Amino acid sequence: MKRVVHAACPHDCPDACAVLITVEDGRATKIQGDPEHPVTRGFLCAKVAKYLDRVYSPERVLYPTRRLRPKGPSAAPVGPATGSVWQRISWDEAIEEITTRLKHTAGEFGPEAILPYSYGGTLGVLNNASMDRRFFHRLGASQLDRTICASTGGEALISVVGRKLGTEPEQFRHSRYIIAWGANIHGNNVHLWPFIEEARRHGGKLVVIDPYKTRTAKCADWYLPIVPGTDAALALGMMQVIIAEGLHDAEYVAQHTYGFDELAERVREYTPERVAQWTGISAEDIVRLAREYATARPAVIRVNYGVQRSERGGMAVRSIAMLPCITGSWKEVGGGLQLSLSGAAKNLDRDALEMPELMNSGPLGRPARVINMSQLASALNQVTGPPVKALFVYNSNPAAVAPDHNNVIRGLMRPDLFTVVHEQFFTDTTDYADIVLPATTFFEHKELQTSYGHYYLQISDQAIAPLGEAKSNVELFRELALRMGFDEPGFRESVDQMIDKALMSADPMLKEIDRAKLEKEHWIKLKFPSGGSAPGSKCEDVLPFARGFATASGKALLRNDSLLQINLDPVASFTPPEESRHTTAARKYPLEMLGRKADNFLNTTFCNLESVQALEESTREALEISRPDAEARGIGDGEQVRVWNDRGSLFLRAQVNGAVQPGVVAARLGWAKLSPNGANVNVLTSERLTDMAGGPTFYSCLVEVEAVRPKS
Ligand SMILES: Nc1nc2c(c(=O)[nH]1)N[C@H]1C(S)=C(S)[C@@H](COP(=O)(O)OP(=O)(O)OC[C@H]3O[C@@H](n4cnc5c(=O)[nH]c(N)nc54)[C@H](O)[C@@H]3O)O[C@H]1N2
Ligand SMILES: Nc1nc2c(c(=O)[nH]1)N[C@H]1C(S)=C(S)[C@@H](COP(=O)(O)OP(=O)(O)OC[C@H]3O[C@@H](n4cnc5c(=O)[nH]c(N)nc54)[C@H](O)[C@@H]3O)O[C@H]1N2
Ligand code: SF4
Ligand SMILES: [Mo]
Repeated sequence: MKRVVHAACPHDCPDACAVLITVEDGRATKIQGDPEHPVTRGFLCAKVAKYLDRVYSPERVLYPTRRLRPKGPSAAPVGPATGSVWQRISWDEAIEEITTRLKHTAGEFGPEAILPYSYGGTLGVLNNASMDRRFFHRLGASQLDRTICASTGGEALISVVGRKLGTEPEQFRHSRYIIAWGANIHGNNVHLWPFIEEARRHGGKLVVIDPYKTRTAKCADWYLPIVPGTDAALALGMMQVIIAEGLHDAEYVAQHTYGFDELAERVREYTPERVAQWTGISAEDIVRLAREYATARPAVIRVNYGVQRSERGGMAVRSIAMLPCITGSWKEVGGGLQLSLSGAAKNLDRDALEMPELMNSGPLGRPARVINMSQLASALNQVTGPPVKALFVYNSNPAAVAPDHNNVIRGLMRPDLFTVVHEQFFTDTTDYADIVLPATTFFEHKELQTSYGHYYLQISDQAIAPLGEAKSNVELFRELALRMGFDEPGFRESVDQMIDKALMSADPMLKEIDRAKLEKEHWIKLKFPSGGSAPGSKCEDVLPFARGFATASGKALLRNDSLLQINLDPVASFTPPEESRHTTAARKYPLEMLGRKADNFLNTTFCNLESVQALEESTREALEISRPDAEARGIGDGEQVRVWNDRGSLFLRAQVNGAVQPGVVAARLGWAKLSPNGANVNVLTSERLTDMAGGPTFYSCLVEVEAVRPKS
């Protein structure tokens, strides 16, 4: 029997594609993008197009296993390691052992000695954050501050416009001027690309601002390589030109912004000549960029999280977010700015899903302490606070993605740390697990799916039965809770009941959307409250800030006094990052390292699949370096190099390919155990946090490079 199931891709990607899965006799035989979905438009990215390879990989974790040998990378690095390292156990034994150990830990050290660690393995609403949160809240476990990706930029955007809303992808087709600012659209957000192509066919222009010449930059009309970490200076410089030349929209500014006069005063310091020195972009180009951006109408900015992965990333995003507020481009279809659109994700009834009140009724009787996930190394090595004695990892691969890798590993190696990992594959992190549990893929469970790159809500149907003994995150945490004896009714709720609860939110965006309707129609666009479309416009385009902002005063906060509480300029300013070429006169490590995402992996997901590896072949194990920097070190193209700083070192192959400017080098993120000498880029990155919301500084990282030659 053959049928087609409507699902939604839950990977940590803004596109949240509508997916059609063909199932024959219980086996998925085909995956394709839904041609009817207005953003997916019938195609999938290269990695998910190969998803059957992932679901049916012989390397899947399919059964619970217990470690028999000391922790650390095993001899069989990738596959379903058996025999000497792992012993297959039943679910019953696994649940018994885990609950016994957790009770023991809580009894001896207090429940806060237990740390859940999860991030973006799935962004499915239920499997990302619902039953798991209920379980850990009731247990009294430490709370995890999930900062590793987007908290800095999110807070910065909110500091200006009040809410994480922005231009929907469908409107980019109407834009005349598109700035991709630290946004690798072609690699990381490919469903925006056709809309940009459409805009360009109608004379629109694409400008890319990125220190790395991405695929997107290669296709651009104008590529501006920028010195990493200097974006705030560029945005302030652009505003200096725009305001000095009277190119701002005075009427919109007067009506809809607060603090313009102070901003105008502040940006006077940021003359094109000064900004050129920081950014490496010439004064003429800064002036031209400002003029073109302010006069081409509509103009839109796609700023992505690349900009905020550095020490002053918050101020960078804040400064960029002011640009459409002063040009008034928020009122135009095809104008505005997109960072991430957490419309639905935030508006669902989160409390009903996560039940934070269980923290009060649990053993602590209060909210538990909070640990910043970007400082896992410190948490595990007990640098601060009471010890972590048990670590429960799901939806994440911290042994590869967390900064200061060597110290993370030192922590994970602790024999007294009890670690459970719920996974689809034997990742870097399972190498340090005491117990590994099998997780379903999105083919194998039902979900509710939001998106941070468009305004559609979807239901993802289950296509096939779970493979092996895999369980979804929801089912895993339900079983653990019941075995712990937690008897709150929340632990017995079915998936459908949880979806219903989530949708019963009071938010007007979710009005008229319920499960039955979603099941029938597969996806539904959120309803925007009044003010959602352009003044006088008859179309249904979402214009979130055409008639005012989501702040208390309804105005964009060009001055925001709450920033004083975190010692930041309440308007905006540029300070070079501490770990940067600007601040270290006698630089011990002169090169800025960009440990970037691979175009064809998703963080470290997919990097172990041969068919996907083939897509990344050209830059595998590569250290991309400029010709002058290579020559100055006597490094030839293709030669082995060592990259190092105080935190660690890495062996890669030099690639002199024009991707980076002098002073910058780049390498790809992937599993450490699949990298040369078992080390990935995060051996070099630090636990230093950003200026807002405690984010990581992956892209503020200085290194030195040398050739490695066999001794003659
Ligand atoms: N194919 C693929 N798609 C993905 C992902 C993936 O790993 N692979 N990851 C997903 C995730 S988790 C996220 S958060 C999004 C991220 O989407 P993006 O934010 O686009 O991700 P990054 O690749 O981190 O950063 C984008 C660009 O910022 C540049 N950059 C680095 N430092 C600076 C700087 O100081 N200034 C400027 N202007 N640019 C800078 C980088 O060179 C990079 O090209 O993508 C999602 N989509
Ligand atoms: N150097 C450097 N480091 C980075 C970044 C960078 O650009 N450079 N990017 C950062 C960013 S933006 C992010 S978002 C983080 C990402 O960090 P993570 O969210 O940890 O991302 P992944 O490495 O993709 O690991 C996700 C894991 O979840 C598993 N998984 C998938 N679905 C499920 C499920 O349903 N249940 C369970 N239990 N597991 C599942 C996958 O198999 C995968 O191993 O990394 C950060 N680290
Ligand atoms: S990873 Fe992104 S682009 Fe690829 S299928 Fe999933 S949502 Fe679409
Ligand atoms: Mo991310």
